[in-house]
Order: sequence, then C-alpha cells, then structure tokens
Amino acid sequence: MANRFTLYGHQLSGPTYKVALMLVLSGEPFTYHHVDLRAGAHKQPDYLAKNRFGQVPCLHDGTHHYCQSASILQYLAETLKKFDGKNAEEHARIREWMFWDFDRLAPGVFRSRAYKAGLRKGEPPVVESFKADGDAGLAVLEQHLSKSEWLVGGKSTIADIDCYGVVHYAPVSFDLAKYPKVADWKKRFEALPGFGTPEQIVPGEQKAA
Ligand SMILES: N[C@@H](CCC(=O)N[C@@H](CS)C(=O)NCC(=O)O)C(=O)O
Repeated sequence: MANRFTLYGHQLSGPTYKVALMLVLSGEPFTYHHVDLRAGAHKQPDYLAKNRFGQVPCLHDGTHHYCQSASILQYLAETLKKFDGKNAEEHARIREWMFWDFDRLAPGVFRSRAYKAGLRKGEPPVVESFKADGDAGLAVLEQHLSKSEWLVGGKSTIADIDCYGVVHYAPVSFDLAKYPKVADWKKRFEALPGFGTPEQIVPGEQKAA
C-alpha cells in the first residue's frame, strides 16, 4: 500500500529535517521526493502548485499539500495525536517556541553553518553578527532547559522537534560545552525511539513508496 505521506525536501535543509524527524519519531513511513534546489526545481510551476512560497519542505498527506515546517509539525501533531501539547496553554507555549525559533535561533545557527560550509559568503562583521545571534538563542534555551527536561510540559513535543532541528547543526559553529543543559537535552532528544540524523532519514535523492 502506498504511504499516506510524501515529503518534498532537500537533505541539507534544516526545515526538511524537522518534518522528517516528526515522521520517523511518530513511526510514519513516507515517500520522499528530492527537490533539486540548485537546478531551481522549487521555482518551477509544478512545484509552486504544491508550495506557493517556492521552498522546501512540502508535505502531501494524500489529499492536500502543506508547507512551512512549523505549520506542518502542528498539522502532524494534531492529526497523528503525537508530540502535541495537552491543553490550550501548552499549545500556546509550543507556538511561542516555534515562532521564536525561526525568528531568533535558526537565523544565527543556520547562517553560521552556511558560512562555515562555504555555502554563503559574508563580510566578517556580518558573519560575527549571525554568530552572536546564535549564541544569544542558545543562551535562551540553556536558561529554560536548566528548569525542565523538555521545552513544554513534562514530555517531548513538536517544540522540541522544531528547536532540535536547528540545534542539531549548532556544533558546526558553536561550542555546546558552553551550553551543558542544551547538550543534555540534545542527547535526550537523540535517544528518542526512531531518531535519525539528516543523512539517515532524509534521502539524498528519491525514496520510493
Ligand atoms: N520558513 C520555512 C523556511 C524554508 C526554507 O528556508 N527552505 C529553504 C531550504 S532550507 C529553501 O527552500 N530555500 C530556497 C528558497 O527560499 O528559494 C520553513 O520552515 O519551511
């Protein structure tokens, strides 16, 4: 039988990794379509019909296409009833982390990784400014995780999946020894059943149904 979910993405994409993580941690097999960003496949009409923003990831659930990784995580949490908050307050707290992540944590960590890998070029003050943003974001996480094991409530939720999908790439440019609580949380997250690295769970190319 064909898989219910099809993920369109790229192996080097952090937001694609977040959605793949949610699927594997939820025990949901998925079909995978590699979107060749270098060739501009994400700006072609057939892909724009799936994701109007022309970005990866995009998830098809058998009837509709969904985009924006944080929104996809919420959709999956609601429909699969996994990694979700248990009441309105927890849902709000989860959203707070996810909105904060893309605003304050991801730019510093992802950009610093791209500079380090030579995928982007930047003047030293710009590079340093993204590095400082990443450190500031990690310090916020460190502070919160010194009080609790998971970001919201007493168990792992999509808030953890969302932020982990960024922190996974932090060691490329940041010294996590400076953030021991974040390092412990990262290890706890990596011990969740089904966990995999991007290389393990996001294929480089196609993955059939
Ligand atoms: N906010 C979006 C960001 C997605 C995003 O930035 N995707 C990148 C790859 S990591 C992309 O598709 N870049 C190509 C482009 O924006 O043209 C999400 O979380 O899904």
